[in-house]
Amino acid sequence: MAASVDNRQFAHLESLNGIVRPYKPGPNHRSDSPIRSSQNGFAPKKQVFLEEDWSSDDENEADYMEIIRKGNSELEPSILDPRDEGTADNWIERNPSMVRLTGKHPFNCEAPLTRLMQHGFITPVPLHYVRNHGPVPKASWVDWTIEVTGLVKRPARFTMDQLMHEFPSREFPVTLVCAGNRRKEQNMVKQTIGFNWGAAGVSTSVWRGVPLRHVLKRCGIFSRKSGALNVCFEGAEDLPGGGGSKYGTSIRKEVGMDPARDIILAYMQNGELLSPDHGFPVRVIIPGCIGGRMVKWLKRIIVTTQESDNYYHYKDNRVLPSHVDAELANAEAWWYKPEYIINELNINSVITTPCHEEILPINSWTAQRPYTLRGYAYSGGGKKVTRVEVTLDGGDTWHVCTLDHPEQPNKYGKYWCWCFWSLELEVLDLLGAKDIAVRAWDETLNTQPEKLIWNVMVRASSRILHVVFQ
Ligand SMILES: Nc1nc2c(c(=O)[nH]1)N[C@H]1C(S)=C(S)[C@@H](COP(=O)(O)O)O[C@H]1N2
Ligand SMILES: [Mo]
Repeated sequence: MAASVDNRQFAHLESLNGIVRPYKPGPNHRSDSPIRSSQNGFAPKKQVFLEEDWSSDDENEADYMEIIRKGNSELEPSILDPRDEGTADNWIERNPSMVRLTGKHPFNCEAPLTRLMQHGFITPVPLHYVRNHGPVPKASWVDWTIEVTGLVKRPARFTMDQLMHEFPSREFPVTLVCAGNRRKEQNMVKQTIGFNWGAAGVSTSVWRGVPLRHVLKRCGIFSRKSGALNVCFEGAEDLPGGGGSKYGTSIRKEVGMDPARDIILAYMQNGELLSPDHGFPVRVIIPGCIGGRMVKWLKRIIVTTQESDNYYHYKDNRVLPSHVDAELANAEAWWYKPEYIINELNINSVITTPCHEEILPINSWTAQRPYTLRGYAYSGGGKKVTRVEVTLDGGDTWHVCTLDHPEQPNKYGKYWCWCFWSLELEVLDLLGAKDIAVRAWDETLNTQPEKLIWNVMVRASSRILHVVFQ
């Protein structure tokens, strides 16, 4: 298989008369952006698109710049954190309030839940959760290429400038969730092989990038009959897992090519080039899926017949039956049973107000006051969360909450972001309750299990969340 291809094959693009969509720059570009030197920031070149009428991609993309700017203005500056001293990440500026979940290194963190909620729909980049399996690669915009290889007629290597200028782009908000979100609750039942995520392993940004299917079409992806069944992604880091493997995973080809799924190779987050922790200069975004499929620092796309053979594709992001512990999983090769992979997110809802250890003074004045319970909810695969309910009496009766979906669905009716729920009560109503619990429903009537279903990796916790009063 050709590992690289002469870029001359794209030289003719500039002269052809395609559809031109000017790039709309946002105001917050990183000052160290390597492509900033051009007069007005980004994209002085025109974009030339071939092969397909891209105009069908045009959707009314909402402008979130105002919200992003406001969110950023409320942040303290990111710093070179003393906790990163002596690690391979000692060059990365990070927000000091992030809660570190795996000690010093690698960097795995979530924002304090109340802070995450204060910002609401769009999470500022420095507060976006981070899941790194190893050191962050030091990347340069001008030197980076992604290689597209395997079952394609025209294997190619694209520079970042090519990705940005020779393809159409899409920009829209997507909620990312680590499949380990809320794992701490499962670890409290019985230790799993994963670390303690709280309920803030979830964040939402506005991502801009090239639709994956355009890149694959440009390279002439083979048909299913010719064996093209999977699209594998590979990152840049050398990781300990599997004896020095890269981070990699795969999706089915038809998923990758499905226009309804909005899969992009993203090079911007909240109007700026990606930050090092989130995959600079380019990463995969697969809306509605677990974060683990969205490879950061993307180096290679390989079209194959088999699924990815990467260590992390098999040994991570699976939900095995409860009786399978780590030993049995290895002994009986449960990791390789295809039915236990998780791709789309499962439904989830969380109570964020009252927050942990909140004190609610109860007296004759406050007892008459309204009190608003709040939280977030999401589902997977583009399914809309249609109902969130709260019980104050152990599940005998359920109050239907008010829902706020700040995003517009895409033209296929898919929802890629979290929504927010609220329920106004009186403090008096809370007095008689021993605990409150929340559950969400989506448009296919998925809801959350009453009891926690333990699994060895502790993936996909979605038990009804209880807040206990003491
Ligand atoms: N190259 C690479 N890609 C990666 C990972 C990684 O460690 N290396 N972690 C994955 C996991 S498990 C998650 S949840 C998301 C997290 O993305 P974020 O750090 O931008 O929030 O990235 C995914 N992509
Ligand atoms: Mo993850």
